[in-house]
Order: sequence, then structure tokens, then C-alpha cells
Amino acid sequence: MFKFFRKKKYEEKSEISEEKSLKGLFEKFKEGLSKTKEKLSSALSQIFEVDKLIDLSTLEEVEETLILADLGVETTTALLEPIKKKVLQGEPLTTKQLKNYLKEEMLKFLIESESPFPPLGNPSVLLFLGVNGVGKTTTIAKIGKKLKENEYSIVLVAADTFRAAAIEQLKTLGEKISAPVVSLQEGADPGAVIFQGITYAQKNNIDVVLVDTAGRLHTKYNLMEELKKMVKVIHKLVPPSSQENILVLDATTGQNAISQAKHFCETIPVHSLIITKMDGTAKGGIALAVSHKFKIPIRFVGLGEKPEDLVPFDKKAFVSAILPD
Ligand SMILES: Nc1nc2c(ncn2[C@@H]2O[C@H](COP(=O)(O)OP(=O)(O)OP(=O)(O)O)[C@@H](O)[C@H]2O)c(=O)[nH]1
Ligand SMILES: [Mg+2]
Repeated sequence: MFKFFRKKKYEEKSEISEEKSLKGLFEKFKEGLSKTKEKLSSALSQIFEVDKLIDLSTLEEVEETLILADLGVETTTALLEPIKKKVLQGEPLTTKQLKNYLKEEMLKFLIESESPFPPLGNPSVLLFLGVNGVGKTTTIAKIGKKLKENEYSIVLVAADTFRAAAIEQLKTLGEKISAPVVSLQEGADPGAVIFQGITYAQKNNIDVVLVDTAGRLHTKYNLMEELKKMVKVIHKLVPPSSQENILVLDATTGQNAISQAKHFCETIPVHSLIITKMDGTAKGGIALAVSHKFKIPIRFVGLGEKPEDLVPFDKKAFVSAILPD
């Protein structure tokens, strides 16, 4: 659980210190998700408080609560349908069994990544995508910092050429984490910056290239088409297995995140998700809804603005945070 990265170098960490840091992450996860947890558990606690037989009205209450926590109608229905059938057939089921069943199913619904992070490559390329303001640029700095702490060499690429301020923002963040930033002037072709960034990494034997892109409205055709061009440029320089396209979603946008994911997935392959701002919302259920609907693993979640607030996603911790024992 809670693995940040594949190891680059052998780390001499004692088992105790490793256990301690895992515990710390688990606590952080629970704390970061406390708003979602509060909302869910205060509503569900009355249902789960006493172990009694469930009926259709119990299921309706559970259904409403899960939908309100932004699991969405589709995922909630998929979760509860099999139980509803059993109840309709007269099978006696208790609230305790329902809770255990929900936990197990939620774990199944959360897709786990089978590929290493960062992907293997010389270099590997991480392309960060998403609509405006979701947290792409700041998340790049957080991941960049952690990669450096794990002995990876990195370069940041300012492919958000839309605003001069975006280039400056990345440069400032790069300075903070002592990482080189490859950039061109405002308005430059993002593909050209990416080309320069990857060739810079190849020349300097850099392990990971982190590409910042402009926030784009998922419904704007031209902006979405531009992404295809960026992916083509990357493919000219590194094999697809060395590239990960990461969609960043803001948990506070709730169900709109589903529509964003749909449009991005229709445009280019999306390999993984990062869900930011989980700390600021009671709608953390969106993580489960998107991962289930699009069959995409969640790599990290953002639980605050500080670098240490970006935490690897752990599905067991997630489920036990939103549905405590
Ligand atoms: N509370 C909280 N704030 C976050 C989190 N992640 C990012 N933010 C904040 O969200 C704001 C926007 O972050 P950016 O990284 O600039 O977003 P962006 O996606 O690059 O924005 P554009 O480049 O304009 O599309 C900043 O104030 C971040 O500090 C998080 O997990 N929790
Ligand atoms: Mg940005």
C-alpha cells in the first residue's frame, strides 16, 4: 500500500521507519477525506448503527447518500443493484452484510494500475492534462519534488504557452525544487516546446520529463485537437510505453469531472488520474465514479496545497476513509 514510485535506487530504510511513514500516509488520507467521510458517515451511521435486516427503503436511503457524496447515479446503481435483487427475492440480509458488501464492491470498482510509475524510459514522459485551474502546474511541482527526493533527475516543460504567467509560474516552481525548466515564448507551439524538452532530457540523460499543458475547456474542439498533436510529438521521440497521459481532475467540480474525463478520453488515451482538492469537498465519491466509469487508475490525490499534501492513492485507505468500520 501507499507506494509512491518504483524505486530507482536501493533504499536503506528500516522496516520500522517505513511502517511509520505508511501509517502517517494513512492518517493523512483519512484526515484529507474527512469532509466526505463526515457527510457519508453521519448519514449512513443511522442505517448501520444497529445490525438489522434491510428492506428496500434502507437501500433507497443508502442510494441517496452515495449519490449525494458524488458517486453518481451510474456507479451507485451498479453498486446497489445486486443487493436490491436479493432483497426483492426475499433473501434476508443485514445492515452489517450490506456494509461489508459495499466495501468489497467499492474496492473492485477502483481500478489499480499495473504499470510502474514513473513509466520505464530514457526518458519517461508525463503529460499533465485537465481543464483550467484543476491543479496541473502545482501538482507537477509536487511530483517533481518527490521524484527528486527519490533520486530521479527531472525536467519541467512549459507547454502551457497560452499565458506568459503560466510560463513564469512553472519557472518559479522549478527554481523552488531546483529543476531545469524548458520553455519558449508566450504563444509558441506547445508541440515545439515538448520537442525541445524531450531532446534536452535525452541529451542530459534526464530520467523524467514533466509536461505542463494549458488548462483547456473539454468542450472546445480546437483545444482538444491540439492535445493530439502534442501526443504525436512525444511519440516521435519516445515509445508509447514510456509515456503516461495524466488527467488532473478537481474533486470539488463533482459530476462535471465525469464529463471532463469523457471528452479527454475521447481525444487521446488517458492512462491515469490525479484527483486534487479532496480536502475541500464532501464529494470525494467522484474518485470512485470516474475510476469505475472509465476504467482508469488513480495515481495520486491532492489533499491540500503543500507538497506533502499530494499522496499516492490507496484504494483500501480510500474505502475505509469513506466507509469506516
Ligand atoms: N486545497 C487544495 N488546493 C489545491 C490542490 N491542488 C491544487 N490546489 C490549488 O489550486 C490552485 C490552482 O492550481 P494550478 O496548479 O495553478 O492549476 P492549473 O490546473 O495549472 O491551472 P491552469 O494552468 O490555469 O489551467 C492553486 O491555488 C493550488 O494551490 C489540492 O489538492 N488541495
Ligand atoms: Mg497551470
